[in-house]
Amino acid sequence: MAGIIYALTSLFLGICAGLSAPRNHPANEVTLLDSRSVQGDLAWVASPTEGGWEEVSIMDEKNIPIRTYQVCNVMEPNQNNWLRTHWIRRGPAQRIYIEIKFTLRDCNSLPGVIGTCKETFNLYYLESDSDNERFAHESRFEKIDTVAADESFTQVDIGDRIMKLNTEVRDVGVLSRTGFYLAFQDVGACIALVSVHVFYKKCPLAVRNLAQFPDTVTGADTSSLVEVRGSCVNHSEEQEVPKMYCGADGEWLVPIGNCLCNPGYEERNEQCQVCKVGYYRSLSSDGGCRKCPLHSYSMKEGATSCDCDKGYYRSETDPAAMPCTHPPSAPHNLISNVNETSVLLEWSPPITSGGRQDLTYNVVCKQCVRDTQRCTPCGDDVRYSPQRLSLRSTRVSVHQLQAHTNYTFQIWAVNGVSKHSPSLEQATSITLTTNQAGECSKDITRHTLSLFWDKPEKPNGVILEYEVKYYEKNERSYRIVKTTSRSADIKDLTPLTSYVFHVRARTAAGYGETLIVSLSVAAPVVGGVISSAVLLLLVAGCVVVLLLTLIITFIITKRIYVDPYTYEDPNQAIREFAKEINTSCIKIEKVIGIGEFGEVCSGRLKLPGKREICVAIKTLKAGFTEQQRLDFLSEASVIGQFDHPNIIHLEGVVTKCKPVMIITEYMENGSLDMFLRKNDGRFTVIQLVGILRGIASGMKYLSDMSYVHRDLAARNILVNSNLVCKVSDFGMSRVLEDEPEGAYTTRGGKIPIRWTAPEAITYRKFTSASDVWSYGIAMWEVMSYGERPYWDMSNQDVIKAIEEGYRLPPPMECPLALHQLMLESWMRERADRPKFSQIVNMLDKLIRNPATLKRTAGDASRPHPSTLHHAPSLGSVDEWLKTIGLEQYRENFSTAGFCSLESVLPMSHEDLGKMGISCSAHQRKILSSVQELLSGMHHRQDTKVPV
Ligand code: ACK
Repeated sequence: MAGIIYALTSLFLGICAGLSAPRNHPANEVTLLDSRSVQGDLAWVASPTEGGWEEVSIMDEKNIPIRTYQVCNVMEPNQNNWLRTHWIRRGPAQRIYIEIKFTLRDCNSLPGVIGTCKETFNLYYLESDSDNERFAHESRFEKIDTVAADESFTQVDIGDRIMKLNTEVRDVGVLSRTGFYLAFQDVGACIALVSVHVFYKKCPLAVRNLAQFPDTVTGADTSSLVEVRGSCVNHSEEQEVPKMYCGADGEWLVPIGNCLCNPGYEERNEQCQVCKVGYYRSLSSDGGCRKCPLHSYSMKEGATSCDCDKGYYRSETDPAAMPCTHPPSAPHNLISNVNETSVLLEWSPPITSGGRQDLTYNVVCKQCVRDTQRCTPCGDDVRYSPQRLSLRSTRVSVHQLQAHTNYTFQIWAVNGVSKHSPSLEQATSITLTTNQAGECSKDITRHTLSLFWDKPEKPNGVILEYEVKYYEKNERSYRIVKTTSRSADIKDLTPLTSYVFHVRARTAAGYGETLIVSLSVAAPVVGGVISSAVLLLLVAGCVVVLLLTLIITFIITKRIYVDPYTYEDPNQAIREFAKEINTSCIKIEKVIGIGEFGEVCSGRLKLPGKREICVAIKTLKAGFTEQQRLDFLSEASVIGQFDHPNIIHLEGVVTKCKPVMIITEYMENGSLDMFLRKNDGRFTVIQLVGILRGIASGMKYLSDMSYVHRDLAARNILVNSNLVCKVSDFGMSRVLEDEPEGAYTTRGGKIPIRWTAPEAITYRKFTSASDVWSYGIAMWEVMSYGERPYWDMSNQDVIKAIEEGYRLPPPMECPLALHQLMLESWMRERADRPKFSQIVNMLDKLIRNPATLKRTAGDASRPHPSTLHHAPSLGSVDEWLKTIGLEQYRENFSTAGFCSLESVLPMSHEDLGKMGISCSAHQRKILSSVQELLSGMHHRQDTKVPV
C-alpha cells in the first residue's frame, strides 16, 4: 500500500511538471471552489479517516504547493471510501458545474489486482442551508454521476511511461438551498484528485451598440435564455430599447436596439467620447464629431454646434454643417416705370447674396408729402403683383396708388439671416410721382371730369350707394348721379364754367353728411371756390379733378378674389387668408348638421382680448387624404378673402391639430330654404324684399371681387337671428362633386340644373351673369317660401322648357315688380340680364316705395308646370326714351341702374328728381308714359302661353 502511494506521489511530481500553473478561469465562470487556489490544507472530510482518501501535498513546477487527495486500495475488495468537501455557498447560481482533474491508474498496468481494481469513482452532492450537515449520513447524498477516465486524457510523458490526466465536467441544478457539499466515492480505484473546480456560469458585463449589459447569471436550465435590458453608456441616449439574451453557456446572444452618443460626443471604443475643441456634433444621429464649418468656431470640448464668427449668422433652419452666412447687400439698378397709378419696379440682384441660396425681396411703399421728408406707410389698398413680400423675381408691379402722389419704394434684399442684422445697406430705394388716375387718359374730354372720393370714415352702416349732385355755380338747377363705387365720370359739362359738387353716402339709415366740392372746368385753370372742406384742383387737357378733403381722397380700389388653387402650395393660401386659431379658444357645444366633409357643430369662440361669440364649426372627419384636406380648407381660403355683411364671415381655421376645423360666425336660423319652409306665409313682402336685398348685396360684392359663386340657391344662404341673409358654401369641391342638387351634364361635372343659366349648363360659361340667373331662381324660392323651382319636373324637361322660352310664373302674392326682376335675370342673352348692382338699386327703390309692391300678378302661385310663364319683354330704356323724345336722359337712367323697361315701372317724381331729371314737364312726360306701359303690361300678363 505504502509502496503504491509512493508510486502515486512520484507520479504526481511528474504530472505537475507537465501541468501549467493554476489558470485564470474564463470570464463567464464564477468560481465557488477551486482546490488549487486554497492556501494550506483542504481539510475535506474523509471516511474512513484512515486507509481511505488521503490529502497529499505536492509541488508544481513553480514550487507552489498543490493539495490533492489520493486513494489506491486496488488490492482490497469492497472499498467504500468517501471524501466530502466543505460546505460551499451557492451564491446566485441555480446550476453549478464541477470540473475534476484526476489521474486514474489503468488496472491492466497493476499486477495482481484482477477482481478488485476499479477504474471509476462516483460524484455526489447534498444541499443544505448552512454548514451543519458536514457529517450527514452518506445515504442522504444524491448521486450526480459515475466518473470514468475517458478519451479526453491529457497525455503526460514520464520517462518511458505515459500517464493520462483526465478532465471531466459535470453539472447539477436546479439548486435552491444556500449551499451544498460534494462527495467523491471511491470503490477500489487508484485515483489522485489533482484539482476540483466548482463554478457557475454567467454572461459577463458587456457593451453592445453603446448599451451596457450587467453580469447576468445564466438560467437554471441548460437551454434557457435570460432576457436582459441594457442601459445606455455615459453620454448616450436610447434610440431603440437595447436588449440581449444570456445563454446557458454564458454567451450573450441576439443584441436588439441601440443607444446613440449625445450631441457633442462621438462613439469610440464602445464609449461616447467628447468632441475636441474646434469640432462639434449636433445630432445624436450624426456620424462622428466634425470640424466646425466655414466662418464658425467652437471654444470648448463637447460642442453641439459652432458659433458664428462676428458678422456671420445662422438661420433657425440652417443645418449645423452649413457655413455661417451674412445678409445680402442691397439690390441695385432699381428703375421704375410709372403708368398712371401703377408702377413697375425692376432691379438687379445684389452683388453678394451672403453665401446663401434663399434670397428674396420685400417691397416697402411709403407715401410722401411733396417737398417734405414726411412719409407714411402706404395703405392696404395698394396692390402688388405678384406679391409684396418674399418676391423671388426682380420685378414687381404696384397698383392702385393714388394719382399725383409722391411715393418712395424701398426694395430690400432679404435672406434667411437678414433679421439678425437688418440694415439699410440691404435696401435700395426710389422716389417717384404717380400720374393721373384711371379712365382719364382714355376718353376724357374737356366736357368730362372724373371724381374720386374716399369712404367716409364712420358711415352709419353699410354704404348702399353714393349720390353725386352737381350744378353750375350760381345756377339753381342741378343734376344727380348715383353710383355704388367711389368714383363717377361727370359728362356734358360746359368748359370754362365753375361747378359745385355734393357727394353723400346712403346707408340703410339714410343719407350721411354731404361733401361739397367746387371747381372749374377748363384749360387752363380759371379758378375755383374752395369750400370749407374741399380743395379744388384742375388739370389741363383731359379734365381731371383730384379732390383732397379731410374725408375724401381719390383712389379706386378694386379687390380681386384670388383662387386658392392658383397657389403652387394651397397651404400658403390658407395661411394667407385664414387665421390659425388655437383650439383652447374653441368650445364645441353641439352637432347641428352634417357637411360634405364631416360634422358641423355650434360652439363658442373666445379669442384673447375679444368677447366670446357663437360660432359654427365645420370639421374634417378622420381618415381624410391630403387632397380632401386641401379641398375642405379651400373654402376657408375663399371666405377669408371676403368682408361683407351679407357674406358668411370666417373667424379662422384649426389646421395644426386634429380635427381640422373651419370656424365661421354662427347663423341662428340655419339655411334659408329650410327657414322659409318652416315659416311659410309668416313674413311681410317688405321683409321678403329685405332678404332678397341682402342676398343681392352679398352677390354684388362677390361679382365686384370677380368671384363667381356657381351655386347660388336658397339652400346655400344662411340666416341669422336678425333675419340677415348671408351667402355661404364656398367650397371648391361642391363645384365639382358634392352639390346635392348637382346633376351630371353630358360634358361631365355636376351642375344644379334648375338654378343654373342655360349657357352654364351647355358650355360651362359661368359668370356673374349666370349667378344673376341663379339669383332669380333664389328670388323665386324666397317669394314662394321655399318651393322647389319647377316643382317635380325632371331636369331634362326644365332644360327643354327654358330653351323654348318658358319661365317660372310669379309665386302667390308676389309683387309684379319682383317677378319682372326675376324674368329679367332669366334673359336668354346674359348681357341682357341686370347686374347685381342694378338689382340692389331696384330692390332699394322698391323698399323705399312700398306702394310699388302692392301690385301683384294675381293668384298665379304653384301653377301646374303646364302654366309656365312665357317671358314678356318691353324693350330697352334707350328705345323708350327715344320714342318719347327724351333721349338726353339715357345716362341718368343707366347710372341710376335702370337697364330695362320693367325696372322703370315703380318710378316716382322723387326718383326722377334724384336722378337729376328736375324739369317738371319732362318728369310728367316720363311718368305718364310709364303708366301707359303698365296698363299695356297688365294686358299682356293676362295672356299666358302654355307650354
Ligand atoms: O340647414 P342647416 O341648419 O344649416 O344645416 C346645415 C348644416 O350646418 C350642414 O351644413 C348648418 N350650418 C352651416 N354653417 C352654419 C353657420 N355658419 N351657422 C349655422 N348653421 C350652419 C347648415
